Amino acid sequence: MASIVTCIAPVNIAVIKYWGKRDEKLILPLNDSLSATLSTEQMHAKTTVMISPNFTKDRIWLNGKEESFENPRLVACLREIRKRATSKNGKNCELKVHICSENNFPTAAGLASSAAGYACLVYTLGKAFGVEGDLTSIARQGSGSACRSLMGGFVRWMKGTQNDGSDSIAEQVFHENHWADMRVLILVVSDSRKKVSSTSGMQLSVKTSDLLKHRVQNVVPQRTKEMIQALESKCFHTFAELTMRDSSSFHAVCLDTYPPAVYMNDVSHSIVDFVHRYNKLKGSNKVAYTFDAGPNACLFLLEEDVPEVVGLIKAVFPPHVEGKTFMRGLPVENAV
Ligand code: 2P0
Repeated sequence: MASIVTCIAPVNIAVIKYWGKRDEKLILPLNDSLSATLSTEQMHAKTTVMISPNFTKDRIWLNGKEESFENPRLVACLREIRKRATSKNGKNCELKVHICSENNFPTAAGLASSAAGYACLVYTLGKAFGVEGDLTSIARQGSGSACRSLMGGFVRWMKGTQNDGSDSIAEQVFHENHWADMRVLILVVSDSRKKVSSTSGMQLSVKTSDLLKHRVQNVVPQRTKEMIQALESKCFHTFAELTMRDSSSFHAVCLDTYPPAVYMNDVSHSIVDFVHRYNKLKGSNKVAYTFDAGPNACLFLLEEDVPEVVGLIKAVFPPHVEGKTFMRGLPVENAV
């Protein structure tokens, strides 16, 4: 008998960034990272999995287009799910699958599309094959940051110490209701595909950047502790400073890479400038920016500050850049 399952998984935004692997195949990171998972209502991946004895091969469609099933990361995720299903059900789970997945936001523009995509894929496959328990170590093998999208709230992905990756898992640090008035604005500076993928950018950083070694050993461990304290006490001022510093530290590593990986553009830098001016005017940090491997900005702020900040952004950055600038407030409706 055929079975069909559909699930939705949200995007996550790292406030302590993951950049660099110690194992390329198992996707084991050099440092811990910490992120906020956004609400599923807006930016998300949606995946449908169908298993049927009538299917003769595994097939996948991404955003409506059939893709090859030869991608080793996809193969690894499905293999791990089948392995778990076999040991749980005591029988072989070799029935073929058809997978349809789509994102409702730009793919590969530095907007964590692979994180939502692989989290959703692994979760949906897990449901379809009746797999229980931790799925983060499987999602991680699709895309590192995907393991953080399997839970809501603030999530920490531990680098782990084992060579087999068994302790490199993600855990929820704070529940989604912990800081209920926290909001995120996504400023889409460009929705075109990034020039250097995260995977190859970080490989090059590991090979060539001395600053990455310093970041991994001396910066991230202490900053992660401070970040957790700031989240626990809901001190927005400190949370914002740590978030902005970590974004800049990550982009400094990208520039220290040879040849440099340049992700931010002039508009991104103007947004940085805008945020610092606004915070100075207010006498404390009211807004925090963070940039991933692309020019788009994620701004964290509290709900009470959303109307003023959105008003100013609309005035300072009118939606005309590349004819496609738009802005999404999560989960604030009036920011859209
Ligand atoms: C993060 N990024 O922590 C960091 C910040 C981009 C900048 O995780 O090679 O797509 O698939 O493990 O997960 C993007 O890296 O890379 C990422 P792979 P992934 O969100």
